Amino acid sequence: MKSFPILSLIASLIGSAQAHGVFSTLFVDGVSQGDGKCLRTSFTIDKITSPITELDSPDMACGIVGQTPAPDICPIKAGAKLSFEFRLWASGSPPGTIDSSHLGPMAIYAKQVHNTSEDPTGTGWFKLWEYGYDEGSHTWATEKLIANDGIVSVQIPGTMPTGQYLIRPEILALHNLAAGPAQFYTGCAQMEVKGGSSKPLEIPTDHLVSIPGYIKASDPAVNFNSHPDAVKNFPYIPGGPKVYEFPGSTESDDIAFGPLNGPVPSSSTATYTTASIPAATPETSSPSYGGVDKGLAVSFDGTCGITVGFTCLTSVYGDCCSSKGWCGSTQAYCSTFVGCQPQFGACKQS
Ligand SMILES: [Cu+2]
Repeated sequence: MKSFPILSLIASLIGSAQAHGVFSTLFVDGVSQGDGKCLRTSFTIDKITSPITELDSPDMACGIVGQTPAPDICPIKAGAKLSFEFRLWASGSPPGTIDSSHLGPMAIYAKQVHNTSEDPTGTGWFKLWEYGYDEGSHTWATEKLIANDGIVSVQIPGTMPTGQYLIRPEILALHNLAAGPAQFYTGCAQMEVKGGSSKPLEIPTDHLVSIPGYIKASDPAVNFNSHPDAVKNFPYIPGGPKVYEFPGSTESDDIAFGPLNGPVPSSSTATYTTASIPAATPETSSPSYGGVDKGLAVSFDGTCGITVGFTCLTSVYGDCCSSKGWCGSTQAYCSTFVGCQPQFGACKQS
C-alpha cells in the first residue's frame, strides 16, 4: 500500500495546480456591475487565479494585479448590499467557484481612500465581516461559498461615511499546509459610497490594520491545516483585526451566504457620534497642538485646511496639515518651516 499516499499526493498537487479562484464580479443590490467592472483584476492573464502565498507581498492588498487601478468606480448607496463572485476562472469557463479542496475562512475588508486609484497597500484597512469554521454544521466559509454559487454578500452600513473606498473580499485556503503555505485569494472593488454619514470615518485604531502586514507566517490563523486528513484542534480563530461594527450595523451570515436577490434589512438610521478630539498635551519633543480649533471635523479624505474645514488631528492620514492642505505625519507635513498649518493639526518646530 506504499504507492497509495504517493498517488494521492500527486493527485492533490495536480488538483491544487489546476483549480484555484478569482474575484470576478461585483453585484450591487443583486445587480451585476459587469464582469471585472470596477475591479482591480485581469481577464487576460492566467495567473490571476493563482494563490498569494507571500504574506508580505503587495499583492496581499488587492491581488496579483492589484497595484493597477481599475478605470472605473462603482457608486454605492450607503445601506446597499454588495455581493462578490468568486470563480475558478475569470471568464467563468469552465464554470465553478474554487476547488472544493480549498477549505478555509473568508473575510471582507474595506479601506477609505482619497482616490480609488491610490496604492492600496499600507494602513487604513478594517474588517467588515468574517466567517471561519462553524463547529455546529462542520462547515468552513469556502464550503458555504461554493454552496452559494461563489457568491458572498455584505451590507454596506447605512452609517458608513460618504466617500471613496476599496473593498476587499478574501479567501484563505488552508488545505495544502502539509505541502506548502496558506493560500490567499483576494481582489479589490473600487467604490464610492453615496448618501452615507457626512461625519468622518472613525475606526478605532485597534481595528485598523496594514495590508500587507496584518497577518504573519507564524500566526495560528495561517497554520491550521483544514485538510480532511489533518488532526484539527477547533475552534479555528480567524486572523487579522476584529470585525468593526458600524453604529446600527446589521451584518449577518444570513446575508453573507444568502441568495443574490435575497432581502436585506432596511438601512440603519443610527446616528453617528464623533469622538471628541483629544485635549492638547504638548511636549517639547512631540508635535504641538497649539491653536487647533476643537470644533473642526477630522479629515476623512486626507484633505485639511481652511477651504475644506478639516483638521488632521486624529485622522488616519496623520496628525499634521501641510501647506498644501494634505494630512500626513512626515517632516514634509509636520515642519513649521515648510508651512505646516498649526490651526488644522499638529506641527513641529523643526
Ligand atoms: Cu488552489
